[in-house]
Amino acid sequence: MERSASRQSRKKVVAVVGGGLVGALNACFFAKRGFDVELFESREDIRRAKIVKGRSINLALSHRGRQALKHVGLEEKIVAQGIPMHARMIHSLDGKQSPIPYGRKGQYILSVDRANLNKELLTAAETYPNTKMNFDHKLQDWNAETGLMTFVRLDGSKEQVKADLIVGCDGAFSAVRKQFLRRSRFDYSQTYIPHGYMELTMPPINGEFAMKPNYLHIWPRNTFMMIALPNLDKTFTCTLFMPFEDFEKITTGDEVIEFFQKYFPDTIPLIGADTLQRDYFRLPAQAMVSVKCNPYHIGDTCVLMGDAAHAVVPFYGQGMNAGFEDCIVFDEIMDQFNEDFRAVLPEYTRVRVPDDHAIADLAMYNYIEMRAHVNSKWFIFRKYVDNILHFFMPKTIIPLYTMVTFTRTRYHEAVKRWHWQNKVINRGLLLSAVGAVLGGSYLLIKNPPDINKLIVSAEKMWDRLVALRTL
Ligand code: FAD
Ligand code: EGU
Repeated sequence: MERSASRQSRKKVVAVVGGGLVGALNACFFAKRGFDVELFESREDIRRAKIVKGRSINLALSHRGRQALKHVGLEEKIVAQGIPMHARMIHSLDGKQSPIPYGRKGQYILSVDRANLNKELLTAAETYPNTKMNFDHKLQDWNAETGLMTFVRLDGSKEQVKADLIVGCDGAFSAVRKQFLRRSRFDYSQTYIPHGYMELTMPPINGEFAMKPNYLHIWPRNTFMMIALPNLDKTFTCTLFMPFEDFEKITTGDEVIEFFQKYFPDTIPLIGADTLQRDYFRLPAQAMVSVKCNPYHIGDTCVLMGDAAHAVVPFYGQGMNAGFEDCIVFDEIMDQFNEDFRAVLPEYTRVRVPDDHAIADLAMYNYIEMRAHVNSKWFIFRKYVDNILHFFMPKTIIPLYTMVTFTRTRYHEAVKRWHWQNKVINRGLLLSAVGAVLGGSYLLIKNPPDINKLIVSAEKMWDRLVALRTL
């Protein structure tokens, strides 16, 4: 059966494939412009579903994501349902907790519930009279020449739909992207990292949060890391990141407790030993993939956004934020080029690819950095240095995470600026070192020490060195 989605209207038909976070938001953006929007989502309507399977339970929403929500009038509503996190709380192995602020008072990120955010976005998209939601529609294939899409339903039936523009928001394993892969001069790379993640719930204690709620809790342990974000129901969702091979080494409840006793002892009484042993085996660890590609469009008929265009590893908390920012960037270009897809799509690729690639690289860089040598002491030290330098030179030195999290500085420009700042800092350090040597020499020449005293102390020094060697 063929159905033409193009109704008798002046406006073009935009098919948004994927009703996840970015797809649902994008439906709002296109509907606001007056397009006839058809959203296709493979799952059933999550607002009606009893069990929602899927990825992480909560996410960190920051400035870029909020700006995108603001464009469609949703910022206030979503922020009201989020929990502000003003600082990280670093948990050392000995149980000590150290807060490190994200910035000034107004600089905080929000912990938001993924399922709730998705529901709100779908409801918002639906309130436009020019949107139509099609759940239980899984894109099977589409034709890049004709723009004809084939969807399969749960009952096995197929449906063919045509649209003027196909917007691929169908996530990291995008079916829309498959047609790109068959084309010449399409760059594509995909990398699975050796780590997996597992989510564990920390219940409330006596009806209250088990830890301080307005923080992003972090347990940095080099190759192992755990992060916890607060939920409105006073639980925390803890996400354990660990190499798959280590996940597989733990096969019994006793081994789970032994492992947590060694690396995250403070969390055992909070999660509860029984819950921990049960939840650890409830679901296998999930994989994380990084995807980069270029271009993001085919002609004037198809464009990729969100994870479909750029899946990033979660070590900067930017995946959704970057996907939401994609929508703003596209919208701005639509204004510039009068909604002429032939001009808008190539411009979107030109502008957005360098930035999405930059955040993909940054997230991967941070993953490698954290795994290599970030324990709690190092993390605290590094963030302190960042904040102190920023305090004394607020115009010159802006921490990278600040530019990424609290501004809309283009990601690739944030990286460039970061390299420049590192040069300035290194020069500063080098200059101080040279200054110390020169200054010291000058003082020595001006006030030469008694040579005999020097020799004696040199002898002492030698004795000490010998003593050290024989220790
Ligand atoms: P998805 O959310 O994957 O949605 C894709 C949608 O398309 C789904 O609904 C799917 O059912 C549908 N679909 C798939 N295939 C088809 C098809 N063939 N036909 C029709 N529909 C289809 N980001 C942040 O900003 N902050 C964080 O703190 C953060 N933490 C994270 C923690 C973890 C552990 C992980 C894994 C990710 C995290 N992210 C975070 C990233 C974030 O989850 C993603 O970037 C975001 O979900 C991308 O949204 P999306 O709509 O592009 O894709
Ligand atoms: C990972 C998984 C702390 C949610 C990166 C910081 C993350 C989040 C950090 C997850 C870290 C790491 C930053 C934010 C955020 C930090 C950030 C990571 C939210 C550099 C639900 N990261 N995340 N950086 O600075 O900029 O606090 O699953 F541990 S929020 Cl890995 Cl700001």
